[in-house]
Amino acid sequence: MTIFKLKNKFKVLTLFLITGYLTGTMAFAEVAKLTTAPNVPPAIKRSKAEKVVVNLEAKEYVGNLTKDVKYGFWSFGGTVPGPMARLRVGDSIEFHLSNAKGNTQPHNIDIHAVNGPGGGAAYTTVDPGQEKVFTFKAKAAGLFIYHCAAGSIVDHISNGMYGLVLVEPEGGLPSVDREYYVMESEFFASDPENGVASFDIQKGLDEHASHVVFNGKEGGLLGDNALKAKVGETVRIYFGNIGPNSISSFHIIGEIFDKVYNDGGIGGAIGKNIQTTLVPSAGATIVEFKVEAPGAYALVDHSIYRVAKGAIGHLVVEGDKNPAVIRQGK
Ligand SMILES: [Cu+2]
Repeated sequence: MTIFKLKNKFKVLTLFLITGYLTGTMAFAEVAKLTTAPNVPPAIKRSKAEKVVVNLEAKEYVGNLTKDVKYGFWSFGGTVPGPMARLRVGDSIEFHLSNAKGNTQPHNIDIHAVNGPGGGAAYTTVDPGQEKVFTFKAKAAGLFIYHCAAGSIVDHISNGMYGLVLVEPEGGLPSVDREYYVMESEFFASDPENGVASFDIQKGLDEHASHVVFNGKEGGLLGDNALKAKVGETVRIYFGNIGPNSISSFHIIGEIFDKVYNDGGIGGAIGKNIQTTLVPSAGATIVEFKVEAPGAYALVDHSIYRVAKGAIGHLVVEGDKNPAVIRQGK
């Protein structure tokens, strides 16, 4: 072999090594696709854990709590509840929290899927117009709440700063026909000032919610906002309850949950044939069921006086009647 050929071989080897090094160190980071309730991000197809970037912005805005009541919300992503993220166990998450310019408050994020100080809050308190980043490993599969924990916490949670993150197990969850994201929350609205209500701390301390709603407002799951399915389909609901005070007695009138992933943990006990499931303050659950007959099914907090405060939504099921399962008369 000539010296020339040896040199060439050395060059190829060097190039190969450099490329390999860069490929190994350059992060193949995917950016998480976030969805607004009641939509759920698509199931994760990859079979390996990855580095995933999540971008979220704290945003304060005025919106409708009911048809007639405007409220000064604090939020993640400009919606209440905040967007849903879908990750995989073992993923390394590079979490970017920005705080919109023009906001009045510092904000941060406590993600219940995190092991470590403040669930990330210790690393993310960020002033308006700034961004903070922290990285965590998703070690446990389940459905988790995230919320702001800045300041006294209570006003940040009561004003709307929360959402859900799903950490899928290896191999994912069984496939279903429909998936929805529903979140229950209490509000403690003051009398409006200049037409806009805000957080009344005395109502919070007294644990007297003025409103109890699904997906951020009265009617958040009614009319055009109702969930939909067809007879014979399987439905999975990712359900979170922020409280901030009360436990939810989550029930769907006319349905039985075929499966309940207890307290939102995946890989542990699964409840079967459950009518009503308790969801603690800042807790979550995953329920699955098959819809057997057409009609409107009401989602409620079966602490039933809360329906009068807004805790009702609809799942509208279309399709052929199913007299073998239910019919009028004999
Ligand atoms: Cu906040």
